Amino acid sequence: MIWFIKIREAKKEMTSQKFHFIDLKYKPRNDLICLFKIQPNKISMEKAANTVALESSVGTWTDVEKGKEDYVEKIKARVFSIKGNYVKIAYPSELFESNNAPNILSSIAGNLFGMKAVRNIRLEDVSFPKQILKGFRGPKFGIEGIRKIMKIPSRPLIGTIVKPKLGLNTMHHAQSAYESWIGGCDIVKDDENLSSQKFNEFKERIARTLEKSYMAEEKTGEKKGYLVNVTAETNEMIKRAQLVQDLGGKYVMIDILTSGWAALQTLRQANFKLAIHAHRAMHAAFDRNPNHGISMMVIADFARLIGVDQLHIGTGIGKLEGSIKDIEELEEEIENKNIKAAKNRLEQKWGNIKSVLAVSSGGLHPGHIPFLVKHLGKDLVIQAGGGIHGHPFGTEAGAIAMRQSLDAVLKKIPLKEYAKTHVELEEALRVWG
Ligand code: CAP
Ligand code: MG
Repeated sequence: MIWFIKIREAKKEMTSQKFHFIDLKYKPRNDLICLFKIQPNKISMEKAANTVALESSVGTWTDVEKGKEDYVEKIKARVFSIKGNYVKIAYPSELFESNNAPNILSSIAGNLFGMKAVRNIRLEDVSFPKQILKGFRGPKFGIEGIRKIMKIPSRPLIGTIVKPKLGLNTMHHAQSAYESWIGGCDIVKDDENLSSQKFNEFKERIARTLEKSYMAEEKTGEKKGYLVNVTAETNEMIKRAQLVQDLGGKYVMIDILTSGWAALQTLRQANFKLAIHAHRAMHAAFDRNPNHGISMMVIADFARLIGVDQLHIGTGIGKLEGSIKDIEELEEEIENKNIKAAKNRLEQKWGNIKSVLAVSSGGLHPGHIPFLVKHLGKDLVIQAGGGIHGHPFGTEAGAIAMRQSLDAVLKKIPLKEYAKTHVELEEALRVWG
């Protein structure tokens, strides 16, 4: 009989501990909040949510001896909302080292993606409390700072990526950049996979290309930016950024995901007088599956928190996946000061963290500019690689056509109309529509 009572008591205790990490009355304060979309794997949503919260904070698959101490209990994660597949979890700030992005992600976006308890799980959004915002610098320049550097008070910036993306020698690379600038591009960037290959070594390339940018500034009377890709092993990356600064550059560019969050923090904390352009190569490995992985919103949030000045967010019309609605939401997330909650969004007050300038890129040409400005406004960098260098009259004409298209949009003249008196635009529309 005693034996039976003992088993019954043990079972009771197990059920009472089962959803130990769920507290639907909990009101988050200084907590980091995560919004997850969860598809449980043959268990209830409560159990799946509980498992996510424990695995991503103080728990593991079974109770451990010291796991019930009061001071541990106090900082556990709490599931405080379950609506359909959407689950909100609050993580007390004390769970994290306050200025360490990889550390935060190792908890909230770590083991949980591989747990058998979930068939699919997607981290849709995060919201940082003041305590965590304080640990990071955010953008050094942001939208206003970039507009000052470039002396472009209100219009969108026009940019290009030197193409072909790999293979060009240094001389042709610098020449292509020059033609783009004098044609009307404000910025020219290296492609994401160009670093210091034998055919186009870093030092030589930046010296030659920056020189051309100064020549183009003299010729056009406009400011010209060269976005130098410094993506490399971190010590080397810092040396390269230093060189860009020493040679009078305005920008560096980094592939934030292939380099990693620690590398981005290192670059930001080095505090160069250089704007940081963030390329997001590899993002679709995390965000393309709508049910599993990490959304671009979360990637954008961390990029803003750490402090990039410009970030690729997609186009809604070019060659790469992404609906315009998603891209509009991303732009709000990186440019607005306060973000309102929605079904798939969390509230965020960015406090002193500056706004990041959105970059639209990928399969763009002059014919796309009316759509982009209509949906994404003027605080935007519009970049075209193939859509400039593939112009039948050459790179300079391609850049001219982009600026003509932008002029037409700003003057509210239909492109077809404007093209009648602007031959480069006319030709671009003829080939690409
Ligand atoms: C664009 C691009 C950019 C993509 C990145 C490319 O070239 O240089 O890397 O825009 O995508 O390599 O594809 P094109 P996203 O203009 O010739 O297409 O901005 O979506 O991150
Ligand atoms: Mg590219």
